[in-house]
Formats: sequence, C-alpha cells, structure tokens
Amino acid sequence: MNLSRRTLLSALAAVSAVRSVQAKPIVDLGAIGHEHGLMFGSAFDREIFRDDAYRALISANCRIGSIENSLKFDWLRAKGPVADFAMADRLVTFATDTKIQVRGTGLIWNDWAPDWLKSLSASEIAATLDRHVDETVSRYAGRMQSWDVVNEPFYPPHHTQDGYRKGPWLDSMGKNYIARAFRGAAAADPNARLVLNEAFCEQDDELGRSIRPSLLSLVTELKHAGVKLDAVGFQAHLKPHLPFDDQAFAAYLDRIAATGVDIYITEFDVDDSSLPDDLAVRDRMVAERCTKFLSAVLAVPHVKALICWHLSDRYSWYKSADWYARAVRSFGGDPTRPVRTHLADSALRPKSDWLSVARAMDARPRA
Ligand code: 9MR
Repeated sequence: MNLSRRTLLSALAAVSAVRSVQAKPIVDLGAIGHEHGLMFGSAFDREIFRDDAYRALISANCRIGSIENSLKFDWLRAKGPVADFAMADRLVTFATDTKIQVRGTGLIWNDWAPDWLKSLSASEIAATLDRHVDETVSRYAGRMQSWDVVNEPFYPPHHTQDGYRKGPWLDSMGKNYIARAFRGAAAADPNARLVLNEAFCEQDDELGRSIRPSLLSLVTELKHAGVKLDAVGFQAHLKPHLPFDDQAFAAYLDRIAATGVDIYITEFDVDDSSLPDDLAVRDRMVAERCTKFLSAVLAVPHVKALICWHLSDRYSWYKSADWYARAVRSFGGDPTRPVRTHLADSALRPKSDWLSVARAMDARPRA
C-alpha cells in the first residue's frame, strides 16, 4: 500500500467522523498530487489574513496557489494608471514564505475593465497594456511560478470576428493584444511560466464547442510566431446541467498539448445551482461530476496542475455572482440554501468531492 492509499483510507474514516469545525486538513491533497506529477492547489486572496483556519487549510494542502483577484488590472489600478501593490505584495510574500508556488491571474482580461481605461484612446490603451504588463510582472520577477497572461480571449456571443471577447484591449489593438502581452511578460520575467487561460471549453454545448477550434488556432499561431507560451489553462467551473463529453474534452487537451504546451486546470469547482436542495444528494452529485471529469482529464499526461477556485464553500464566488441565486430559483431550488460548490463546506469540513479529487489524483501513474 503506498502512502496515498493509506492517507486516503484514513481520510475516508475521518470524513465520516468529522463533526466540528476542523482547521487541520485530513488529507494533504498537495502531497497526493505531487506523488502523481501534478501541482495541486487553490485560489486565495486577502481573506487568508483574517481567517486563521482557512489559511491553515490552504497552507496544508496547496503546493501551488493562484491569487484570485489582487493582481488583476482593475484591482491594482482601480482609479487610474498608478497601481496599488500593497495587498498583492502581502499575498506573494505569504505564498513564498509558505512554500506555495504562486500564480498571478487575469493580467490582461477584456472583462471587468475600469471606466478610466475605456475612456482612453487606442494608442493610450496600448501603452497602458505595455506599462501594466512590464511593471506588474517585473515587480514579482523570479517569485512567480506562472502568470495567466491573457484571460478568456474568446466569447463567441460577442459576435466579433473569430469569436474574440470584446473589451478595450481587443477594441484598440485587435487580437495582437494577446501576443503583445505575452512578449511583454516574457521580457519582464523570463522564468515565469506563461499561460493562456480560457473558460467554457470543458462544456460540450454550443459555447464550449465553438471556442475549442478558435483556441487551438490561436495557440498554434502564437507558437508559430515564436511567442513564449508555456501552458494553456482551462478553468473548469463545471456545470452539471450542461452536456459534457469528458473523453472528447480529454482528446482535445491532447491536441492542445501537441502544440508544445502543458495543460493546467486553473479554476476547478462545481456550479451546484441546478442540483437538488437536499445536501446529501447534492454533495453526491457534485462528487460524481468531479470524479467523471477528473478521471478523464487527469489521464492526459500533459495536465500538470489542478487548481481549485478556492478550497471551501466559505469563500465560494458563486455566492456573490449576481446570477447565482436566480439560477437556483430557476431550477426549482431554494435560493437561500447553502452553496456546496467547493471541496470543503463552509465550516471547512471536507466533503465527498474532496475525496473524489484525492482518488482521481491517486489514480494517475506515480511521478
Ligand atoms: O472569483 C472572482 C471574483 O471574486 C471576482 O469578483 C471576479 C471578477 O474579477 O472574478 C472571479 O474570478 C473569475 C476568474 O478571474 C476568471 N474566471 C471566472 C472566475 C469566476 O467568475
């Protein structure tokens, strides 16, 4: 019996025995991932400085961590071009001190652009991109494992040419903003892994299926142009009510990897809005979706990272998403019920999906 099987068995016992708030994690997911060639981790942000128990959960389980918001353009430069790096500095220092490899997310994203940026001319927006990328990436040079340099380049419902997501960066530079951001990031920190991050591709619906070929063409184009692109990130906010074909998605990941990049799963969680109110039933369905998805995706050897978009329902972003309560109601659920979207509940107790993740990682060949 190897170490991870032993820890898994004790985890199974512990999950059924846990009754009170538990700061101490029952399984070191980071260690299980590491044994199987996978960086496991989570997003986190400023809440870790006021929540000791959550900080302990993050520290004990994450070998890698994404800064959820504090390195995004609109968080750093909310009011104008001059950045406030105070919180980002604290978070990067925390991660470094805790030996969590740290990632920046949303360096350039057409969504959530502040009004002051939208009011600039095209040439000013281009200069702002160069300044933001250079200043931000060079500030943390040598300390970042990776950057999601461009987030969510595609959104076909915007009806632009080739399905690109609308916003000030695209509007002012066309799709060249992407290569430009990557070139700037590579110059500012030659050691960080540079990642193109995309949403929805794991869904086998019209949206997911329409983004996949466009993303593959973009990745191929960037590689041919000699742009430093080390990995493609797939967010994987799973929506059980949509069609999925996990094997087809895994085959797509193989095609992406064949261009010479690694694959990261960057924002893993499960949207439970369509699932029944009953907690036991909902948790089982969430865990089943995790198991199915991860057993297909983690079988792809080029998948090198699995990052949850928070580890606990306590910090589930779904709670603050304006559409979430409406979605629960539209599926016939009670919009005031607790969310069950993450691996641990709001009291930080691991749920069945925690074990789904542990088992799926354990099923990979040992590194
Ligand atoms: O979880 C993030 C939330 O706190 C922010 O308000 C929001 C806008 O910056 O972004 C959320 O994270 C998103 C991520 O950056 C990109 N993929 C979708 C995530 C959930 O909306």
